[in-house]
Amino acid sequence: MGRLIVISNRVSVPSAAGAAGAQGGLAVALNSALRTHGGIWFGWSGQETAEFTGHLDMQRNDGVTTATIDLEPQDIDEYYNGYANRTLWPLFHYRIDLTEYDRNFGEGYERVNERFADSVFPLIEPDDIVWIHDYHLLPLASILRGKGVQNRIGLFVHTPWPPTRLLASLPFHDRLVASMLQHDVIGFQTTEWLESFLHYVQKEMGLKVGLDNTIEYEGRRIVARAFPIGIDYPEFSEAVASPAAAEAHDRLKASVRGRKILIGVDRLDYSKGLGERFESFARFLSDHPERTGNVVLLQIAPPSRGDVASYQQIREDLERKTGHINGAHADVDFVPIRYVNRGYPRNQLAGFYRAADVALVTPLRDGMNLVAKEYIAAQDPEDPGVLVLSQFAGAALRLKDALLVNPHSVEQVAETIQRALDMPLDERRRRHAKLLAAVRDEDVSHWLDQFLRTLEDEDGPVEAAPEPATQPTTEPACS
Ligand code: GDG
Repeated sequence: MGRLIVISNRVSVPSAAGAAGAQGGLAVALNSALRTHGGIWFGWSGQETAEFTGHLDMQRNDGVTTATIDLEPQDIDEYYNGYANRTLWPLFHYRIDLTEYDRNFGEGYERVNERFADSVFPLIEPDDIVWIHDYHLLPLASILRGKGVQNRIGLFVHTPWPPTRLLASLPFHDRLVASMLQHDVIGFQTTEWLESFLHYVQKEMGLKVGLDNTIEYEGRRIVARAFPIGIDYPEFSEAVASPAAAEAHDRLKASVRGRKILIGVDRLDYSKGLGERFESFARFLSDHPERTGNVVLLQIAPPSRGDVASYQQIREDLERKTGHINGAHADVDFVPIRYVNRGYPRNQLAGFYRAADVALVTPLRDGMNLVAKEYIAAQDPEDPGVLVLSQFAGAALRLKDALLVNPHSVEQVAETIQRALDMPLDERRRRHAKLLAAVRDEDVSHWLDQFLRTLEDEDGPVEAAPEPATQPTTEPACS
């Protein structure tokens, strides 16, 4: 395989975060693939510049080359805070009520995708394979094709893919999806999102989908497949075994003085179902007064996307709910919800997971959800905690031995908390063993390997294949 060019909205520079244990499993895995294959990780630096110049900041850290560009304030407003996080993110999480359509957002999105294409184009060599990530960059491949890039290009969508009827509410949805069909491989987290995508191309675009999930479009053969992402199991096991994890574990345990611990760890995002989770916990406390005073919910929720109004709103809602629930159920020496608006280093997080008797992972909609997998990996197999998992997280498709819940049903989640706390040791062990096998087998290296092998191995574009029977005669649009 040639070099790997990874393109994503943001770039995780290895040495900046790695030493502190702050880098997530995905970044660690992509960096390790870049070290193996050679190549470049390209994206936005996160910085703004008064005027876009296309200047590339190239760095080499810990064996990985990164190339970043700065964006103008208007780009950040319209592309990142706008089309990506106020239009596509809510729509892809089925929140049509929060989805904002603004022509400027759409224009900013296209402009920034063009800026990405202009800047990365000179870095791409003929044998490189290009791997684009996520909803920020859906049209990028089509712009690169327009510049004559003929390399294999793959896309992985980290979010859910919405049902056709929801997607159809997006102005120019057809143009957006058509632009995606300039990839060679399109990956989704689960078969559910994959099926939604295939439904769209069949019903809205009238395209045929082959038995092997290939789509033929303008002379190109696109493979669409599910590649469930996982955690970096060896890396996370190391974090769990670290002294910092043990210290965090002991600190949390000591602070609750024998009480049971429920844990939630989520970016502060409305898709994560935090409000519903807090209400379910309040319901549990009201339904089980004998347990009040004996159970603590630790919710770690580092703020994210604070420039977007719906994120400010969720933050206010949660502060209000926490105050209300704590006011109703606290005592002089006890507060039921510890709501913490900050992030912790990964090693400490691993220790908190291990100390918790139950994890509440209850998103209303989630592409996969890695917190569920991290919690399982952090448990003591001899005395494991219980995972309560939303049926609407992609992770639920494989983690069937968790206690699956509908996060909208406050009653059901409250009852499930009770069940989790009362679960006998042998059942906990049995469930955990099966969950752990799934987390270990489908870890991030497996995901990476499957995606890259598919991107590398599949037959090339139809026009390059030897006389396929159904080969269209049209020229590929952008080659
Ligand atoms: C998107 C998709 C998909 C959280 N708090 C802290 C912290 N975290 C880390 C967790 C976990 C990661 O952030 C969150 O990953 P998720 O998968 O739960 O969710 P998203 O951020 O929404 O990610 C999602 C994922 O992409 C991958 O494809 O699974 O569906 O939405 O790793 O541990 N990390 C540290 N301190 C914290 O306080 N160090």
